[in-house]
Amino acid sequence: MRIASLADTHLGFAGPGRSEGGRAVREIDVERAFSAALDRVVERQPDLVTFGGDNFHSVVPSTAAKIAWRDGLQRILDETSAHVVVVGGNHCTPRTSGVVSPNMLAPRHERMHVERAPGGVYLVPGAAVHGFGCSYLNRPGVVVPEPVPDALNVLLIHAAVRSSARPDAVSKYYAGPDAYDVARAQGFDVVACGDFHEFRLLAGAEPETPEVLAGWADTHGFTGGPLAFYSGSIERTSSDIWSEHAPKGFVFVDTDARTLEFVEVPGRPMFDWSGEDVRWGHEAGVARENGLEAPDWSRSDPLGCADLNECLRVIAADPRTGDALVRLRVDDFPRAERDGIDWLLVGELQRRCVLFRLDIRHPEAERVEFTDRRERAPHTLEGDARLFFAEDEPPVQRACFDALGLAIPQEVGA
Ligand SMILES: [Mn+2]
Repeated sequence: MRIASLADTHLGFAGPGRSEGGRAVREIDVERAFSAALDRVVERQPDLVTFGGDNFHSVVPSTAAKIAWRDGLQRILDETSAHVVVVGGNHCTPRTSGVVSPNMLAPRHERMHVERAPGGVYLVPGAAVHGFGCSYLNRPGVVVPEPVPDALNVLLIHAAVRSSARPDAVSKYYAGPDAYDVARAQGFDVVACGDFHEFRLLAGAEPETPEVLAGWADTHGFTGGPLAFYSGSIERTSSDIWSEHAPKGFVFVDTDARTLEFVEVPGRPMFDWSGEDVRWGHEAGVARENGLEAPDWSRSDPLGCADLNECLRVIAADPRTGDALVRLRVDDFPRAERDGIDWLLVGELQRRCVLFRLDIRHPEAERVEFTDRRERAPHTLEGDARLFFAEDEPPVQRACFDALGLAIPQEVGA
């Protein structure tokens, strides 16, 4: 059986970034990536296509995102003979009963299966797909049903999972020790996961085949046991896109050939540079090639505004940064030099790039004490209470406080 497994398509993700013709460029990017992914799905003529949740970025996505979803799924139905199974993710699953998930806009078709409740089993020719969307699997008391006999059993999950087979595949802080262990999915052949935005092999395949190491293929051979993976997102759509360096795409599994292929999908180029990268990296060389004088980069102390402005000019002259996602991060930038930054050039870069972010961090500021506290006694509960009751006339409350209230702060040492 041939399975194309997509996840975290985040249709409707819109920013941050520039707009064009009234639409966020990044939203169009996600739709383009979706379409490019489907080109590669159709090319491979799978028997089964799975969508592992966060198919939309929100439960109320734009109309354009809804159309992209409906038309994309219709294309799979029209141009392949595959069955399609969709589960929800935390982004596309409503939290109130009055809202319907946009996943439900999938075309009505006998080969189209959209999760209505977690734990559903979708029987398709040759396989049983068990759907557990929206982190449902990690909730207490949830038990994965028995695999269906004489079928290829696929577990389709949207959750932070862990793998005892490859505990370092994702950070140990990502999924806790109580998370579902995909390496122990007894009786399941394929465990396709959504939620983590980068492709990760979790179990059942050799991560470093000679082809992968040689850099000319991304095909992994099965090693036995449940084959588990995160497909990753198809574009940079997390809250910190600068941490998403790995290629984007989806997973294609051939259970007869016993191979797993990571199919890359091209996306918007991203450059995340420090001041040092621009000063010392080959970006400086690119600047020289583009006719910019190489500035005096011989000093290694923190960048001042003259250096920073030079970095901005290098970035603006680099042909790769046009229409790209670019961040320049400068640590320990002297606060006093902020006004010397060429903000006009920053604005120019913001128009040149789809997204340009100047991320400046100042040195740890000295603590500033605005009042002289040397003469002031420290606050205590007792002191405040004595002040409060001092003008009590007749002194009934004060007497009560002296007799009863004072015992309490004294006991707790307040
Ligand atoms: Mn996601």
